[in-house]
Amino acid sequence: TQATILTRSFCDKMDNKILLDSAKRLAARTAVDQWVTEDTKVLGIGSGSTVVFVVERVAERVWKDGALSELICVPSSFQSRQLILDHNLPLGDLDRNYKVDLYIDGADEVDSSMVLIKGGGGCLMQEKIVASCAKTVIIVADYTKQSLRLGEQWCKGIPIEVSSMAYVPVKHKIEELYGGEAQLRTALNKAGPIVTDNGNFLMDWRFVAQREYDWDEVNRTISMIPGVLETGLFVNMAAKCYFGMANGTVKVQN
Ligand code: ABF
Repeated sequence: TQATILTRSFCDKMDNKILLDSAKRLAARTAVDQWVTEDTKVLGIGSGSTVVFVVERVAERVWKDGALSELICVPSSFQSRQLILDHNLPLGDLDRNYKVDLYIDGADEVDSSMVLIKGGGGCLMQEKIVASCAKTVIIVADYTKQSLRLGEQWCKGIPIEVSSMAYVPVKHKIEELYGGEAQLRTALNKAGPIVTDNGNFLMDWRFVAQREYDWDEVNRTISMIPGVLETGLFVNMAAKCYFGMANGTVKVQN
């Protein structure tokens, strides 16, 4: 019956969420345990659902184990600031802590050369700023984020933060330069544009998945278009990515 089909599809979704969450948790805890040490004085905290497990583990180390007594956490979004506060971890900022020892964040897609797509959650600009201040950037993700080439997994495109007055010219410039389609990100009910933590708009550029792009060049060129504030392409930033796999193991990629 219709009810049975709906119930089954709901249960499948729940099973999938439980599996993904345990993969995220495993990746996050493994990365924290390997990278966050007593030498980590300033820890940059990324955004998104995987980072929740990062902060949980850091808080356990601080509050249960009595470790990391000199740690300061620098957030990369409103969400990560709230997470730091909710776990009662010491909150810092780049004004006082512009040298970040370690930055841990999630990603939407990671290719075999460690080029990342980020910003699906809308926080790319502050994330890239904090990541750029870090000695080491570590990515934590579930197994669905792993790709040989960008576009295999993340079909929603590359997020680009733009000034609200510039989204139409930016859209056309990107499409003329590189093809595909750049769309303004709107609320689910299409009531209006999504506004970032920084008061800007977001575009999602669906590039041509079959085309060979030089992502470093694309990132530099798009970043130079007036009105573009940041792209969700993170090139040559991440040192390692920890993927939580479906079979309960962790795969580390350099
Ligand atoms: C943020 O969270 C974003 O840059 C990225 O889009 C997203 C990853 O989220 P999740 O961990 O929920 O998959 O870091």
